[in-house]
Amino acid sequence: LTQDDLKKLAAYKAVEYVKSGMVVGLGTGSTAKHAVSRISELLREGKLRDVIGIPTSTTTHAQAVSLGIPLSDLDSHPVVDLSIDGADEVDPSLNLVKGRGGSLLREKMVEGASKKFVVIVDESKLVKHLGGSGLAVPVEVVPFCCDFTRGKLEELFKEAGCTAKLRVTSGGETAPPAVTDNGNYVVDLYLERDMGDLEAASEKILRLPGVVEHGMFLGIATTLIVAGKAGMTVRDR
Ligand code: DER
Repeated sequence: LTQDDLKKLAAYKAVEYVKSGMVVGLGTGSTAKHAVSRISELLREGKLRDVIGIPTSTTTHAQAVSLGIPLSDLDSHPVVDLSIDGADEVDPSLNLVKGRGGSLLREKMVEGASKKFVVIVDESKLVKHLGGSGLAVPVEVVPFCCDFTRGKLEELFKEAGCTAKLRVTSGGETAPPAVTDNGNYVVDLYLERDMGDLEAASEKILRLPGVVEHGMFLGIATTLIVAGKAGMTVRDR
């Protein structure tokens, strides 16, 4: 079983939660894309009807349009029945790091507005504590003086050995900043060790004036589906 096979297994399992008539948040990334295509398959087969998708990125919007899934937005549907999305990291309390694909703001808006949020991962995403995989927690920041904001973010967790880097498009350090669907930039926060009180860390980050949102999803996921080589596990919060 390849990693993509595992992602697909978790995604298909999550789509079992989708019922006809639901408003469904459509996640972003290589795992969520399997859930989106599975939903379109069941709609085509008539096994699902009257599902409305709320995409969490322009990429997912394009995929859903190409697959004929009827779409809407949070203005029309401020409460979403169910969202399905991947994650970059999952800790034992079902807290997540998301947004390494740059879609964290729209994901947090849609998934935060959902009655149920089913997270689908392959086992490689499980960590003891967030930031534990040595990868970054993405922070969406306004373009105005983004290096000032980057410096302030680094200052916040300096004693914890944290560094913060502006995410640039591929092509080396001198490449232009990567721009999100919302016209903002992303600062990657590299946390060297457990931040302990995640809520406190979240508040510290969000208080910075240039910060729009960060990629720690605390207390938002309601169900976790993990596909591993030894099989699949489903866990409710
Ligand atoms: O960028 C994102 O938020 C994605 O959902 C990410 O968290 C998971 O992407 P993957 O399924 O491609 O690993």
